[in-house]
Amino acid sequence: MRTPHIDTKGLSVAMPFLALLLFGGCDSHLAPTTERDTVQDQCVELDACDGHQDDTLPSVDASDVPLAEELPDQDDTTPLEDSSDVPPAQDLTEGDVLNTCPVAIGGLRYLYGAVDVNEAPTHMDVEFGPVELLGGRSYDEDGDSIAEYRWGVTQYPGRVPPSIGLLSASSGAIGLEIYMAGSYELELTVVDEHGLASCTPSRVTLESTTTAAVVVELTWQTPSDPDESDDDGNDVDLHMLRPGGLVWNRQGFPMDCFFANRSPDWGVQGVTSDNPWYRVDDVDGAGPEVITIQQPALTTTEEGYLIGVFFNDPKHFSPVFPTVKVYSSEGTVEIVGEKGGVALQPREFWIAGELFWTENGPLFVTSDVPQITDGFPSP
Ligand SMILES: [Ca+2]
Ligand SMILES: [Ca+2]
Ligand SMILES: [Ca+2]
Ligand SMILES: [Ca+2]
Repeated sequence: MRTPHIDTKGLSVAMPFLALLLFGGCDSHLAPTTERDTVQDQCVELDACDGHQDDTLPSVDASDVPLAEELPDQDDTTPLEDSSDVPPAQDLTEGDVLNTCPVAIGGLRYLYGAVDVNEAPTHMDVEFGPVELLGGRSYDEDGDSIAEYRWGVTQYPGRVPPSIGLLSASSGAIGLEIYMAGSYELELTVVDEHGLASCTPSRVTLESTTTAAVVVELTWQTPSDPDESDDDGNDVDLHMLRPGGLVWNRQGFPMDCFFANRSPDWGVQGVTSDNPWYRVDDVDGAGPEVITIQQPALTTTEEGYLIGVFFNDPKHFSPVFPTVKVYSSEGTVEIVGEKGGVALQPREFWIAGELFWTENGPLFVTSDVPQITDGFPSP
């Protein structure tokens, strides 16, 4: 348990309350709340817009929102804990300056969907894609302006939380990219112009899925990276070679689907539902990288889709330990197969397995002996 304290930063604010406590006999609460300590992980701090954000379209004035790179680390500021040591404003008597804590109200907007809502929902079922985080309906009863909006990811699928940042430079939308199936929970804390934080965070939840018949997901672990959720990490790449394909990693050549060849026309020419779609490239550690096929063309039992992993960035930490998961998500998620347990050095390439899609359904075949080459294999 944390020892209650009042630091110097909060002292000037706290003094009137202490005086009241000592001489006025108000019912004060000096014990720190631990509730706000749950705002952690991927906290970002957003400078306030002039006045309030507007939840309706368009939501944020880009000029008021700093670029994601400019957002300070959570560690740089700790006013949330400081403010918890300040007695609640309701303890003040008549004549004193009343400062009530602001009320946080979070909301969600799925940027790939046609959303036209005046009140952003606090829960959404979403397909893979970007989700904007809205806080513009937050308010302060005493009329103070909201000076900061802080979002934290408190629940997420996978090992490493998704990053919150700038989704669109033109709109200034802040949010996160969702490319893993599962449950997400986020919390919004707002801070008023006097540095007083909301007494209770606002929670929003997401349930993420996709309807694609094939989802290939790459994640990777880097034990030597002290923080896998920051933006200093390894770039590893997911590759998928069409049945019968021979040439890896060539831009504009339709055999390999990867970050430079995101949606080649496979299967029936001109039909898009049987094409692979490289959904997201991760360049700073952990992943995920995801390729989906809505409805793959049938393969033979001899030649399937080869799934490859390349450790692209030798600048940082090594080795990496990649994991490839293949699942089918036509309504419910069904795991087809998963393979990991190999270490990759910089510029090494690993064939994680081969995905067959026959009349009998999907099958992910892997090898007990890792197929690792120095660079991409030649045809
Ligand atoms: Ca206030
Ligand atoms: Ca890192
Ligand atoms: Ca990558
Ligand atoms: Ca096609």
